[in-house]
Amino acid sequence: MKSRHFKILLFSIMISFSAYPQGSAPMLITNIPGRETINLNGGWQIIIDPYENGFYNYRYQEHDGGFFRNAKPQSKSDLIEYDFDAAPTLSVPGDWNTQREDLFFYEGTIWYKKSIDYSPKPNQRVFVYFGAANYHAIVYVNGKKIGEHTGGFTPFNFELSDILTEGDNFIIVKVDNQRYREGVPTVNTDWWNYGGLTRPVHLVEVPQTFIQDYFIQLEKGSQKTIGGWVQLNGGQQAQTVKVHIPETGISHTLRTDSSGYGEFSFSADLTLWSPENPKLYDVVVESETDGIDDRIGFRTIETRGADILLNGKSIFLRGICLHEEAPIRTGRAFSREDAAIALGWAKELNCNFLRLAHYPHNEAIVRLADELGFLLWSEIPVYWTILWENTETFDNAAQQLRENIIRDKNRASIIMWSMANETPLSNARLTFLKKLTTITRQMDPTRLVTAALEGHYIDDNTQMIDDPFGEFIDVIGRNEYLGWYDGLPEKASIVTLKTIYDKPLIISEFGAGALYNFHGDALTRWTEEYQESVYKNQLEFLKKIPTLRGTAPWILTDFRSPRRPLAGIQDWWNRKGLISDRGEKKKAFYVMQKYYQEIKSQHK
Ligand code: GCB
Repeated sequence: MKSRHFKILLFSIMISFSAYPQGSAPMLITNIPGRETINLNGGWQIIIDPYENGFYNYRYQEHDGGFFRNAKPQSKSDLIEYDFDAAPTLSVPGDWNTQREDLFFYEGTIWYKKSIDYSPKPNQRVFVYFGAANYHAIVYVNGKKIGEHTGGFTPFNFELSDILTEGDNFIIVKVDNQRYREGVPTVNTDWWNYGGLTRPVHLVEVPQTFIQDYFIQLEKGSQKTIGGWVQLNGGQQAQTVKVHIPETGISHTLRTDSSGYGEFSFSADLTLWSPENPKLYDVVVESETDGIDDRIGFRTIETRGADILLNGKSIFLRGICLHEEAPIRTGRAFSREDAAIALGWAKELNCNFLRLAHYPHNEAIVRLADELGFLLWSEIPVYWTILWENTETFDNAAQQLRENIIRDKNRASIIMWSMANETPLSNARLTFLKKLTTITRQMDPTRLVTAALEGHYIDDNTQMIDDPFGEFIDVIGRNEYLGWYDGLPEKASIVTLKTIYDKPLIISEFGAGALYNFHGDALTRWTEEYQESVYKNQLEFLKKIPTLRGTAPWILTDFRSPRRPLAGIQDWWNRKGLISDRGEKKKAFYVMQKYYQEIKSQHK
């Protein structure tokens, strides 16, 4: 009896949860492009500090006289062994590895400093917002620690309203890209550990009580009902808020409660967003004290059996994987221009879908995908051999997941959140991933959940996907390397794949390495011909998978990886790109382009 009461109580607590689990979500401001901002990009003075001398004293204790003080000699006899004003600069946004040759392999601390000439405005609050800093950042303003953040691919902000003063101020950030066994990702990854303030930095000015965040999407399964919530931040929590879509004439009013939170649901007759017609509406959220504009597309995404339904219609995801590697110039991509090149190539390949691997990419590419009509898979770096039993590791992964969802949940392009990539089976791993799935569904009930899983052979020619995590996700991602790590190219035309799940399956990776313009026969590794043969044989394999609803070969372009030292071929590049690091298309590009053209015509 007691346990029954407990279950009822637990259930009622669960249903009273809003879509936004308060308390556990970081205080993150969304839609930075839609706000008043002061750009802090450009040159920042830097001090390279491999021994963290600016943080620890000679007894290896944190000390008060660290570089964050930005101390200056007061007399000619004063001893101060650093000077930001005389130091070189690095560009922000930007990784440090590709800005200076001596930082190419650098993993450790660099101190960044920027002077800010600021005029506080009456009745305004001000925050500093970082698009991302890899991997751990400690932020100091005017010599005082403001906060810290862990995780290299998601945004964070700190309030500076009581800290910035009229005139000169300075901000110093200790950025450390050391890898940690308990980190997310952990020490072993197949991509470059680009360090630094890799994405834009802004001051964000908002009213005393401002619209911190909102969720405005079609409700799950409905093409005519927009639902969501608004979250205010500040002293005047209970307000009347209007959600306004001028083009449709809709203006819906709601009240926020004493915690600044208010939900809404209203009907709307909309042109739905799709890759063929990526229609975005101007959406205005207006409270009594603040107002913000966004551009939002409305679409539904669901599964039925093995089908993925976009706006109620079955689709096939003609995809490609992408690292956040800047096309041609190399280094971390961060801008709309970088995104435009990658998405341009994806269009040429006849794609309607991208897997943004293996971590949340910058906001610019997600917004451009909204405009150009790409569907996206967004992922957190729960990659390979994460420490499943470590609670700090879990909290870190969960925080990165929350930050990713908070930033991107109003983007129509994102149709699925991915929990993990190629993670080895164990009970601890299953518990970890299930918990991430629960958080995802609580925060965003409108999108699909996926993960890139592994399979195993049940006989010489039959692969099986029966990973128990498959039960908890909507779309099964499967990475396989038939013809590359698994046999020679022809093997793909012999092997078949089985799965116990009647769910949509995406081959979320397949591929082979080739050095652009290196030619030979189709059995010579690293030639374009070998890669082409892997792709041709793959197409035979794909035809035989009844639940296949998409493919995302590995990968659009060659990308830097410290695991790839083969001189003359790799030279620290993973060569599985369909396009080289210099933008040259390899033969396999055209195999995929033709395949996608055929699928496109069949689905018309
Ligand atoms: C994989 C990983 C990806 C690697 C790729 C490779 O399975 O998911 O991160 O880069 O294989 O090239 O080996």
